[in-house]
Order: sequence, then C-alpha cells, then structure tokens
Amino acid sequence: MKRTLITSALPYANGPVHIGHLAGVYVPADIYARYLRLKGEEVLFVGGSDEHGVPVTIRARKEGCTPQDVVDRYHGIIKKSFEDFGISFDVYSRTTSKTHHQFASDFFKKLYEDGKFVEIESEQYYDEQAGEFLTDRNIRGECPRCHAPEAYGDQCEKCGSTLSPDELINPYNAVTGNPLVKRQTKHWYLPLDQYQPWLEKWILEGHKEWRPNVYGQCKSWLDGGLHPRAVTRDLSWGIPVPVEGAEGKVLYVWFDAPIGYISNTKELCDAQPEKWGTWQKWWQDEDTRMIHFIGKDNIVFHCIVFPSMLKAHGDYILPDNVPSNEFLNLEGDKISTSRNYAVWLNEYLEEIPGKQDVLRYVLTANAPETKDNDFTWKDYQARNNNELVAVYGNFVNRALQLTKKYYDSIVPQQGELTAHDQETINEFKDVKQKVEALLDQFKFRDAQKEAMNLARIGNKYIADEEPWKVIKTDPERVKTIIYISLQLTANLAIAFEPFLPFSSQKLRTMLNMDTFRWEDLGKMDILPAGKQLGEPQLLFDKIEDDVIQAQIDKLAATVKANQAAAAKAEPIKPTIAFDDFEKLDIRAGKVLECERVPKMKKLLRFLIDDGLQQRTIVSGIAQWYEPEQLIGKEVLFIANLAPREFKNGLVSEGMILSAQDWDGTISVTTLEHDVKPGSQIS
Ligand code: B3M
Ligand code: ZN
Repeated sequence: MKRTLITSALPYANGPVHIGHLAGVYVPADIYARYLRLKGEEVLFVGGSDEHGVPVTIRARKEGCTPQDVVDRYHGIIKKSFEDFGISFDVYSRTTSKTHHQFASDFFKKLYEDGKFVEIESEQYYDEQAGEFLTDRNIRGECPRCHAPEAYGDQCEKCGSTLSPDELINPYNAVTGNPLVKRQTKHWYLPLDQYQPWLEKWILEGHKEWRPNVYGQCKSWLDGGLHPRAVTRDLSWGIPVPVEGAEGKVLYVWFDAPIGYISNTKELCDAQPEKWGTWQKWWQDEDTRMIHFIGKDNIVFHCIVFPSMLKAHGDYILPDNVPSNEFLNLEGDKISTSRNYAVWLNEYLEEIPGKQDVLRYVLTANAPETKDNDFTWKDYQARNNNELVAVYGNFVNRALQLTKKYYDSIVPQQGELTAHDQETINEFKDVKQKVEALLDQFKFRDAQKEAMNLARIGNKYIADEEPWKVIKTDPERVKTIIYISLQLTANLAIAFEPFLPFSSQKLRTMLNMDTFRWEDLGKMDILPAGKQLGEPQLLFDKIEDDVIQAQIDKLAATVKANQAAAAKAEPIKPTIAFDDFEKLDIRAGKVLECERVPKMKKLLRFLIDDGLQQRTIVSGIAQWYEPEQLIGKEVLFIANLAPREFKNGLVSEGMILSAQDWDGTISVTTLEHDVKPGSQIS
C-alpha cells in the first residue's frame, strides 16, 4: 500500500478565505485525508499560505502598511478559519518562513547551476520616477479594442479582451499614475517547450483517468504549444533570485509557491522526525502517491509548470492525480474578493455559530465537481432543514430517544429477524464498498449521498415498523427494531466522519462509541447488546427564515455599496500637454432641430447653428431626452472632430458634450447664460 501525500492550494494571504475556497479545494481535500486516515493508511495533508506575489503588495499599498503586515494578518485569519472548519492539515505553514525561503532559493540555484533555465533580455515597462519595473497587473492604459480608459496590462475588464501591456494605448503606472518607458531587463525562463513531448506522454497518454476538465485543459495547453515561461520578476517583495547580478529581482510567485508544499513538509518532518520520517520519503520515494487539490484556475501550474520544475530538478515524484474543481458562484453572481462579494468563513462562524458541518454538507452536496455551481442561502436552509434535520437528525433522535424511553439507553437484545429486517440490513451492507469506490474517484458529492442514504434507510425502516405502536402489543419485537436502528446510527457516525467530523464526534459521544473503525461500516453488531449509551441530544437544528434573510440582505447591501462606490468619479486620465488640449475646438451652438432617427432607437439627430453655418450632429442620448426638450437650448460641442458615418448613412459632424452618471443616465451640458453661437470654450 502506497502512502499518500495530499496537497491543497496555498491561498494568497491577501484576504480571508470564503466559501468558494472551501468548496473548491479544502473540503474535498479534507474529506479525502480523513477517509484515508480512517482506513488506517499513511497520510500527510499539507497546506499553507501563499504570501508572495503582486496582490499582497497592492493590498499593502492600499492599506498604507508593509506587505509583511498584510500577510501576518491574513495568515492568522486564514489559519484560524481552517481550524474552525475542521480542515485537518498535518502542517499549515507559510511561504515567508525561513525554511521556505532557503528551500526555494536552493531549488532555483540547482536548476540554474544545472543549466535548466534560459536567460532572456527583454524590454519591460519602467516607471522612472518611482524607479521600478511594473508587472502586467500594475500597468493601466486605454484598451486598444473598446477604448475603455482603464484597461489592465493583462486584461480589459470592460470588454473582456486578454491583453499584453504592449497593446495598451498610453500606458501608465496604476498606482502612481506616472507615464511609463521601456527599459531592458534580464530574466530566467523555464523552457517549457523542451518539456512538451515528455508532458504529452505523461499526461495525455499516462493520465487519461484525470477528471475531464483537468485533462481537457492540459490538452488544450499542449495543443497550443508551450513556450518558455519567466520564473523571475522585477519586484522587491518575494524571494531574492540567488544569482549574481540579479539585484532587485525575486522568484516569480508561481515558482516559489508550489515549492511551499515541499518546504512545509520539510518543516513538519524536521520538527517531528519520529512521527513523519524524512521529507524525502514524502517527495522522492516511489512509494508515495501525491494528490494536488486545486481550483480550476490553477490547473496549468500544477499539471504543467510545477511537474516540469520537478522533472528539471530530477529527484522528485510527480502528482498521481489533480482533482480540480470548477467555480462556485454565490446567488447567481461571481464570488469576488475585491468586490467583497463572498461569504467569508470568519464572518459566517460569527453570524451563524456552530454550523461548520452544515456548510461543509451543503458545499459538498453542491460541489462544483464537473461544472460551475451556485450557492444560495435558500438552498442552504432547505438542505439543512429537509436533509440534515428531517432525515439524518430525525432518525438518530428517534432511535436514541426510544432506546432511552424503553431501555434506559441500554442497547437491547436482538431477536429473530423478519423479512423486512433482513431486507433493510441488505440495503446498507454494501455502503462501505460504495463510498470507497466513489471517494477513490474523488466523487465527493455522490459519496456523501451514499452516507445520507443510510439515514434514509433508517428513517423509512423506523416509520414502517412503528415501534411506538408495536410496544403496546409485542414489546419483544421492539427490541429487534431498536437494535437494528442503533446499528444504523453507529454506521452513520462512521460514514459521515470524513464529511461532517463535528457531528460524527457528537454522535459518537451519544453512542459511547469507543471503538470506531472504518472496517465496521456496513456491519451489524457495532453496538453490542447491553451497551450503555450516552445522553441523546439533537444533532442538527432547524434554521429559521430570519437567519437566512439576514444573509441575503447582507449580500444585497454589498451589491448596493459596490454600486455606490462605482458612483464615485472615475480616476483622472493621464496628464496631457497643453498643446494637446489646444487641438480641441469646443464651441457653443444653438439647437435648431432635434428629432429621433428612424430605426435607430438610441440616436437623436441635431441641427446646430455653430455661428458660421448649420451642421448635423448625431448623439446616442435618445433614451434620456424627448427631442422637444432640447430644441432652442444652447449646448457645447466639439467642432473639429473628424466626421463619423452611421450605418444608415447619416453623418455626424462633431460631438455634443454630456455627462454620464454612475447608473448610465446622461445629462447634456447646457450654458447658464446664452452666448453667441460659435463662441469658443476655453
Ligand atoms: N495562491 C493562487 C490561488 O490562491 C495561488 C495558489 C498557489 S498553490 C501553489 O488561487
Ligand atoms: Zn476593452
């Protein structure tokens, strides 16, 4: 039997973690780790915070503190959330640790010395006043496609185009607003193209069993052809590049972060060698199988880049599987850290205390295993009230309350079995094989359903048998009914342990279960006759409408706050020279005619007296004005704009100035006092 090393993506320590993180990565990884441990296998579950990278520096600048302050704060919050939710890491460390810095630095040095990198000089954008090179995300400028003024160096959020900084018109530093120049800089690249044939064989031929979303993404990357990838950056926050002449450069965050899995393992093994052995045992021994749990945006790094790094180094095992989830949405919208649109784990536990397992249950029941899925508070409430309370909790409570009432909480002796008893026992005897088969394929949703099915079987059994009636006519028979129900209850405690660890613990206490073995799953006689049980308590309780409404209202308030924030003025565009301003000829003009344009719903056609002649201007403001409102008004317009032709042949000779409010409403600029048409604006 191989040992298993389980890794889960290291979350960026630039904010707390939310339900999307939990659903996508940490709950499935934890279920898997708990399951293997229960089976008695040798497991190491490693996690940690990813504390380098540009997002951390952006947050620090925004908050006016150091990057170290940022990661200290969020590492603490994240670590606590994981503990609170029972994510059973064997080690949870951080990439700012000394061990990690040393390890990642050595890893780079070895590849460097072995000649595994290529050095490439290129021109990058540089802010001369701030004295720094800029990453793509920190560069802004006009979008070459839709001309939105504030596209990022890697993407325009307005039109969604993927961009490179070179395409931006008038690029500037997103933080300082300074204009940028090009400057030569040298970086080290991992020549992924050289690993392409090997990767194709290893993944496309060797790992057809990977989830279709993972395999498909790898295939499309490989089909597109791999290129060398820079593994260093011009930044001050990160692990210094351990090479002479590389001052001011650090390892790219995606180079050092996955090495964090190794250095965190090392930290654990160095601290407790008797328990864990050496880190090499976990990373360099063919008897270890490694499983990476990640979200879909991390697939390329874990299936292509990191394996190539490990291969380049030479001494390492490669992942056996990379069960990656799709995304979880929230009430129909994308979860967003920057827009604060999320259910944050720390806040959830403050507002709905003690309900870790409810969230774990709902997130697994709704896990985005094969496609993006939606979390809604109504569904959360329904699954709690109709499944956890009405099925699982109800069955357990009936079984335990009746045992208490009839037998003082002592397990009764089973008598002769009826056909219905035997049927019921047959129904759940295969549960172990079923759950195992699903978990071995990383099908967590379906596996949890099988566990829940035990409770459905129990509920139906007890409802059919009606022991509360039978007790009056045949008390001997009730002993058997209760005996079977109690065995099912014990089965539930075992089956749910990987999924709902807090509830399983509670149930085990109620059952006084001292032996607790995965092998017992599906069996009768786990709780022997004569055994004294503990005091029954409710396993789950109903969640009322007001709790749910408060959460829905909270999200609505966030959406509103975001709209209000968007209502704030757009940042000022980059400075232009006075000469540039003087090129604009802005004038006052009198509206002589104004009418709607047939078949062009948005357009109004104006005839303007510009002081010299009459001109036509077409403007897309029909939604906000009745034409009559504007006739006779004096407006401002740009007089020397190149004429623009519309689809229907109409030509606009200029542009009327108007202001657009945050909600899109347009208001035409008019003058306080009439002036002579043609007057220049300056
Ligand atoms: N921090 C990205 C993320 O949190 C990154 C994962 C690193 S795993 C080595 O999505
Ligand atoms: Zn655009």
